[in-house]
Amino acid sequence: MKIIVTGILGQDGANMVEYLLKNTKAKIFGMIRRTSNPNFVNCNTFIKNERFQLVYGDLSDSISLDNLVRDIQPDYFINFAAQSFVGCSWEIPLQTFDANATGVARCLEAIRRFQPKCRFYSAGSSEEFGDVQYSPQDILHPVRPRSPYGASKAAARHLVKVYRESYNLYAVHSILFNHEGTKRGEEFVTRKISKGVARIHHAIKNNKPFAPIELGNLDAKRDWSDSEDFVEGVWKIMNQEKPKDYVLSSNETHTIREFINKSFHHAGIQGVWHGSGQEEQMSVSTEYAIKNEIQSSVLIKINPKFYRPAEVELLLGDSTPAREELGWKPKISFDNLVERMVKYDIDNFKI
Ligand code: G4F
Repeated sequence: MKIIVTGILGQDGANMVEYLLKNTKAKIFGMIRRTSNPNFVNCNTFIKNERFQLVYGDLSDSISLDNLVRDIQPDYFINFAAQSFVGCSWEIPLQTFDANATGVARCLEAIRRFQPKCRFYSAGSSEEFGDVQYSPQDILHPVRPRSPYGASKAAARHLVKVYRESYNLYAVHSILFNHEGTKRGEEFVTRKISKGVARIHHAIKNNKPFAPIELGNLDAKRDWSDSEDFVEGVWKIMNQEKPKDYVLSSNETHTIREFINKSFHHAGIQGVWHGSGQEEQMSVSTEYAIKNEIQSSVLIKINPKFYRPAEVELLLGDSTPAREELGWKPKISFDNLVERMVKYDIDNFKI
């Protein structure tokens, strides 16, 4: 069995490769695009595995995708490569659309032309639901994106359906609600918080001053799971009798503020909220400040530069069909996820 996985330098691609090496006997071809300084930090566990091979390719280059599919003749093609940062998609809308939508069309074309038996997975996003009409959101929720990123993922979803129905491909585009972990990029809010909390924890421990973590909208609600649970769900979705799209989610929603509260709690730091709107802040409690002889007091402050031109205020998934039909369910709770991220960042903190 041969499997192409894209996006292996990122969280999901790397977790997918780890899962496949552990749970299948397949040879894995991990696609990377040429960049000056690729960061292999998420690939340490498998880069030297004899069943793993790095290959060059690019979602913006159809020749590279055609060649890979023609030469490898994969049984599965799992696409986690993307411009995945919603916040940046207003600044680079065309690159976002090219990678996330046209790139999926290029993958589908390569499969249609050179290996139509290959099963294709496209990573969909709850951002496609946008300004939601009802909660919880299931696979039938209307597509109402609020960002160039959400629009690009919605376009990919339509392309997958068209190719599946036109050419009888096993192609799926399943909706992934937010999913995090210790391989998460630092631009995403959860890792920004866990890394910031780790930095403050070490400053307090060493009796040094610290700068607050600066964030945008704290009222947004997200349905967070661990990426390691999701890659298992993706593999199950790819191995059904017939292709069908599913939602993967925790079925719980929490504000950014709740993520912050839990993060400081797991670091043993007592904070209190005060102020409102752009003046809202979290500071160390008076009792904690006196006890620990703290040199700075503000833990969190608002910086409007992190507000988005349009926000998805609420995401709450309904993954009942995936649980009932695939026998999948997330093993890592919201509390475990926050604890794992904060503890990992405290233990691995480097100045
Ligand atoms: O962590 P985020 O950047 O993730 P977002 O936008 O929800 O997107 C993630 O989940 C999607 C699935 O729903 C994926 F498709 C996508 O690829 C990505 O993995 O932001 C989460 C929330 C937003 O409401 C944002 O406005 O956090 C809010 N936020 C507040 N302050 C911040 C910040 N987000 C970031 N990145 N940085 C901040 O300082």
